[in-house]
Amino acid sequence: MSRPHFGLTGLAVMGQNLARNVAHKGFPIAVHNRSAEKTEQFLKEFGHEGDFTGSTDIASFVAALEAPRAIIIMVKAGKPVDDVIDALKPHLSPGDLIIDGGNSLFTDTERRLKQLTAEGFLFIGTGVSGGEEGALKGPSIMPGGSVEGYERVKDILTTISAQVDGEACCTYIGEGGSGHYVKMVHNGIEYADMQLIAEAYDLLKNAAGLSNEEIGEVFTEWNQGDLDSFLIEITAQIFQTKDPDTGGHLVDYVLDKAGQKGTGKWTSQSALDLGVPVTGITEAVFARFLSALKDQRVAAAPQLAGPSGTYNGDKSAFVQAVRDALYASKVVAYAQGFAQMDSAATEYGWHLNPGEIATIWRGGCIIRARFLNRIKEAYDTQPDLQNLLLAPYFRDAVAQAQEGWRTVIKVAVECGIPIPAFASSLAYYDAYRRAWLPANLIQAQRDLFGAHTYERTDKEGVFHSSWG
Ligand code: NBP
Repeated sequence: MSRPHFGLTGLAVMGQNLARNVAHKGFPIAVHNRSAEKTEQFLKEFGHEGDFTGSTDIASFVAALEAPRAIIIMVKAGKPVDDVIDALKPHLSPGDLIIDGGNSLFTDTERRLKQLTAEGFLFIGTGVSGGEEGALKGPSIMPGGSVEGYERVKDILTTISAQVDGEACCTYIGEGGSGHYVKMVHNGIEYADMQLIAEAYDLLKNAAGLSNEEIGEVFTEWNQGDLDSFLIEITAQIFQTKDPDTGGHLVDYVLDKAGQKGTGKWTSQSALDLGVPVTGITEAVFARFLSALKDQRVAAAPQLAGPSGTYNGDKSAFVQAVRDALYASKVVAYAQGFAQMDSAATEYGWHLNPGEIATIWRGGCIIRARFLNRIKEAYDTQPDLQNLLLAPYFRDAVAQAQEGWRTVIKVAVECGIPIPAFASSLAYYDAYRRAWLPANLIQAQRDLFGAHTYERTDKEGVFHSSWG
């Protein structure tokens, strides 16, 4: 029997499920993990599911593969990826392909690509989205780096990825670290989307006074329309889940401190480096930080004054307004995310195709949503679209939603309910649609105290004045 060309090292949840997915699709695969017990356990549990060759040491793992080899690494991002590459290299031959399928920082991917290319290897940094279930049943895959390497594994990657309307949720993203960059922005949008849904929940619960059952019904209904998405669907499921110990709703027993692994923060950090206003994602990251200050919040609660009223108007109209606020803010989050990818492409010399990116996010990944078809259409119609808000479909949808959006923000302020993502998204929209902003005053102040100079509206040139 011929040896496999494709191998996977790193048999934690993602690696195990990705390896099983590859095997289920009929591709032979060699598997390995640093701790040998995990490989042995994996083969015992899943070995019957496909054509696996297991190895407990790295030399036999590489030897089990036919050259040219393709090895996907599914380990913790950061130093572990460098450790694995260092361990693999002495056993590899020139022309072998290494794929990093973890959530690596794109600058690490750029560094590894340069180094490995110089050493005669091929390298791909790829985002894999969809959590453990996606890895098993079909994730969204975002490979960047070596085109030659991608061509070699294209058949496997496109076959194991999610499929939507007959199209694979996997495409070559672009040069350098762009695959991991796009995955990072995907995660950033996921942060914004989750924060917006959480703010909608707070408003429905505390302003409108809906019960958990009613909130679950609202999310179920929203999932039938334009908001149809994985995150809205699982939110509806959460409100239907009871705690087996107490019989109450499980969500009420979950401590209100949000965790994070860092990809949202990376997205904001990169946006700051690039000078792109990515307010929704950044507010979502800050909201998680603020939620983590639980002890301080508990201590401050009885001390700090503020309103805590409820909404006394028509409840069903308010629920519709919250839906509109959620939809419009979500459009802003995507508009900002796509604008960030566009700036990064310019800065780093990547050739990204936003329509293709929207296409491969339609299935497998956490932000999969009906709405992505519209984004794809917007970029297909106008590939050089500067901002998604200017695409006719989204321009009209936001125009229609904005009355409700503004109402919800007013109600939230009156009731003292924090809505950082809703409010910052509206502020972005209002700033972006204004030809004039008060930045003239900022420039005047900068010129007054620091002679930083300014440009004029009526003539060309750079000016400095003696103010006052
Ligand atoms: P983890 O991120 O928990 O990593 C565990 C794996 O890394 C184990 O196989 C472990 O080997 C290996 N490892 C470590 Br830790 N240090 C190592 C080293 N120095 N040398 C060799 N191997 C090392 O696994 P995961 O949750 O399956 O995620 C894998 C990647 O996929 C990560 O980058 C993650 O961010 C990304 N990702 C995860 C999800 C998700 O839902 N979990 C979703 C999308 C992407 P050991 O068994 O010997 O300790």
